[in-house]
Formats: sequence, C-alpha cells, structure tokens
Amino acid sequence: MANVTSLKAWQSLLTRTEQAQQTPIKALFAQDEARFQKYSLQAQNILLDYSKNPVDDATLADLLALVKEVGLDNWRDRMFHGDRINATENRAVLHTALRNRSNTPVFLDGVNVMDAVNRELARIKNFVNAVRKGRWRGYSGKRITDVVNIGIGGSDLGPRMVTQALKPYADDRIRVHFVSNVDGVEIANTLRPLNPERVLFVVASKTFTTSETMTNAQTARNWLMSSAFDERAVAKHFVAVSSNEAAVKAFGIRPENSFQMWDWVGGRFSLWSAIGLPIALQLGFKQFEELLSGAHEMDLHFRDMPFERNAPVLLALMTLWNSTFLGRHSQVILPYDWPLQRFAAYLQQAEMESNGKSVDRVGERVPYTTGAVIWGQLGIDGQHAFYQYLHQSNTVVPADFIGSIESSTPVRGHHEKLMANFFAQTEALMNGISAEEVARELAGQGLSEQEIERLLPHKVHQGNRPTNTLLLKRLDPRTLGALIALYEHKIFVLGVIWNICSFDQWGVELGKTLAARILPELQQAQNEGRHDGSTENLIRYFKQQREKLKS
Ligand code: G6Q
Repeated sequence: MANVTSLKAWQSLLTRTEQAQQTPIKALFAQDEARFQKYSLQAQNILLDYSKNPVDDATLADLLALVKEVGLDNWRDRMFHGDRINATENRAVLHTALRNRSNTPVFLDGVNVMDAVNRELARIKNFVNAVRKGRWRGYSGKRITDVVNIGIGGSDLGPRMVTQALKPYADDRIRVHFVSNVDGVEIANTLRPLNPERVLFVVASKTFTTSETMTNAQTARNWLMSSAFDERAVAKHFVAVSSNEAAVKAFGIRPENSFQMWDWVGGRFSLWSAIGLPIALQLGFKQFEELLSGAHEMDLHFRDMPFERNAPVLLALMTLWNSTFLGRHSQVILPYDWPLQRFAAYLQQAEMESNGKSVDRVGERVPYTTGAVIWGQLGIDGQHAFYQYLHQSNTVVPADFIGSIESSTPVRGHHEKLMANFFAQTEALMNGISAEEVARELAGQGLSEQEIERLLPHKVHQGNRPTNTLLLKRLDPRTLGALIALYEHKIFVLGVIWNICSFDQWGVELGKTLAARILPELQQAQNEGRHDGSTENLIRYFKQQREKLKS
C-alpha cells in the first residue's frame, strides 16, 4: 500500500481539520436536523450514536473513502480466512474462529481449524459440567466451590472483566477469583479465606513461561500441598490453559487436565477460547455459548455490512478523526452499568497493546499518531471525580458512553436516575454552558454585576467535547459478546488504516526479559549488574535498606 498520508482521502481530510475545529458540534445539529437518524445505527442489541462528533457528510464521505483506499475489505477477508496477517510473528489471527457458531470451515495451512475449536469446546463443556454438577471433586472427595484463575494480561483481563460483568447471570455454585499480580499480597489475600479441599486452580498462560503466572502457580501448589501432603492432589486441583504442552506437563498437570490454545489466538483476543474457562465455570456452558454467539453475530455484521452501516468501522473512524486528525490523543471509556466496571481496563489493553505502535508493517516510522491513550471507569463515579477535567480543562478527551435500557439487576427507582446522568453528560459535554447562560443564571440568583463578572469565566463550559453513545438493550451474555467484538474489530480497522501490525506486542515481550536480568541481582548480596546511574543506585539503595529493615 502507498503511504496512507498520500492517499486522496487522507489529503482531503487534512483540508477539513480547521473547519472541524472551529465549528461547534451543536452548530452541526442546528444545520442538519436529521443528524441522529443519519449518524446512528443498530448492530445486534447495541445502538451506536456517533452524531455528537465533529463530522459532517463531507468528512464522513472522506473517512469512508479512506477505508476503501486502504483496502479494508481485503484485510478483513484475509483476517477471517486465516492469512498470516500478524506478519512479525508469522501468525494467523483467528479469534473469530473461536466463536464461529455457523461452523463454516476456516482453513489454516489446509487444515480446518474448526475441528480443533469444536473439540476443545466439547472438552470445556464436559469439564465445566463435571465441576458445576459436583462430579469433579477435590482430593478429599469434596465438591469444588471456588475457582482461582492464575494468569496475567490477556490471560486475565478478559475473563476477569466478563465474570464481573455477567455476575447477575451466575448461580452460587462456583465463585471465581483472579490472581494476576506477582505482588504476594494478591495471592495471599485470595487464598486466605479459601479451603484447599474445595479450590480448583486454572493456570492460564499461553506460553506457560510468564514469570508472574508461574510464580503464583508454584505458590498455589505449595499452598495445596501444605494441606494435601500428596502430589496426586495436583491432578484434582489444577488445570492448565496453554499452547505449551511440554511446560504444562513439567509443572505436573496431566494432558487430560490441560486445555489447548493456539498460536493464532492473541492473548488479548483469547477470552473466547479455554482462557474463558472461569466464565463458563461461573455461568455454565450455555451462557458461555451465548457470549460466543453475540460475538459471532457482531463478526457477521462486521463482515457483511457496507462500511457506512458498519458499527466497528464507524467507531474506528470517529477515533481516527478525533485523534490522528484533530489531535485528541486520549479517549475515555465511561460505562453506566456497574457490572462493566473493568471494561475500561480491558479495553485499555486491547487497544493500547494492539495499536500502540510507531512503525508500519514494513518497519518504516509512521509520521502520524497511532493508538489513543485509553482510560476510564464507571461514569457515574467519574462524575464526582475527573469529569471536571472533561468539562473544563484545555484538553479535549473524546468519550464513549455505554449504558443499558434495562438494568441487569433492577432495583426500583435506580435505573432512571443513573440514565438521567448518562444522557445529561453527553448533552452537557457537547453543548457546554455559554457566558450568556451563566450570566442569566447568576442574575436570577440575585448576584451583583460585579460578582457575575468575577464568577463568569469560571462557570463557562466550552462544550464541543465529542462523544459516542452506545446504548445496549441489556447487559446479558449475548450483548456483552457483541460489545466486546465490536471493539475488537474497531481496533483492527484502526490498525489497517494506520498500516501497523495490531497483533504483535514486542513492548510486552521486552518487559518479560528485563526483570529476569535484574532478579539475580536482588537475590545476591553483591551489586553485579551494569545499569544507568539511576537504576544502579536504586537497586543498591533497595538492598541496603532491606538489610537495615531486617536487622
Ligand atoms: C496479550 C499479550 C499479553 C499476554 C500476557 C500473558 O495479547 O500477549 O498480555 O497475554 O503477557 O502471557 P501468557 O498467556 O503467555 O502467560
């Protein structure tokens, strides 16, 4: 592909940035009454309203022309068909096959991967039923009541987010817990109230070499042994999810207790595989299938809908426009659904690990900004914290507001109050409050002209803050599956436009090797490493102080 910046649509978009910055979004509504009808769409159980963005018909036409010029349809086909589009790791990208409920064949090197996917799903189903129905028992014959997932990054964030989000659909048979951090506090706190006879550990690691996970898994094993005193208990209390069979075996987990992952599933796209075991254990296999079905429906939408009615494409284009062209490099995710409290953290990895890159597919430095900084938390709590910044700081932060028409846990009188805030905020972020409005309000309160003049600049809200609104029917397994897949494909579309490889993560790999180099220095009395002046002295200080604290 030619350099994306030289494409006709890109060049045309550049000529539109000034006008977009100068025209308030609310003025666009005044010019075009049909904006909502034109700039919103329904995808499965999700309404996406992107009308509160600084786009008009001409800009949108250019943005849509750009996805055509970069050959998105071709890239999309290549992903679904199992081409090795993760070029730096020479891997296919087939998380869509994991939830391919239509079961159409997907060939990789001449082999239909659906056979392996279906085989593994059947194993997950059997295992989940055995645990949930009490046929699978601990070493002393007791039922399993608690599952502890040990994994980090892509082997943690997805299942952690989904089990939290879908708790209202769980029964009380199995409680799930997550340990990701190598800070011993997490595993100690998690295990303290649990009974080893009733705990099942899922060691989730694609590589089965990740230091945090292997350290926690070993600690968990020791904890079990301190109660069972018999190595054979491991078989009843440990299962693994990995693509490294040899390492799983070396840990002492039998092949029949090990679930497969494949190199064509990236960690941050893996919750649809056996990495989703905690989800299926908590909710039951049927609900897990619902989650897969929702994602599959979104895959079909992404694959089949024309770009101008394609939710992931449009969501991606709004981010592209706001960040790369208008220079708004951070984006906030604001769910108004309490169970989605980990959604921003999940998306932070999905987007930033995928698109936080600075060279293109052939290794040339790209001259534009890629991946936005993703952050956020529950919107209603944010209102009493950082929304001040969103409304009145000098930095414009585009926001995604996510809410539901029906609460998954209705409590009389609560949901309308929550949603009143939801609608009020996007309206206020766009409209702001003008000096005239403030002056009128203060005069109405009986303030003197002098007081009004003094307060006025502080109370004015510029507005013109772009937002997307995603309104779900209800946060159920199917809709959540669709919502996650919507964002996954958005990330893919952005990667295609930015011409970067969204599916590698060399920055993460770096972290995995760096600490391993320093660890022996912390374990030995002598400072042996060669580091920069700061790091070397910090390590020395740490070791000296540690000795003092011991004495
Ligand atoms: C995700 C990343 C990364 C990975 C973790 C855990 O896409 O590759 O977050 O998931 O580093 O890796 P393992 O599953 O191999 O332990």
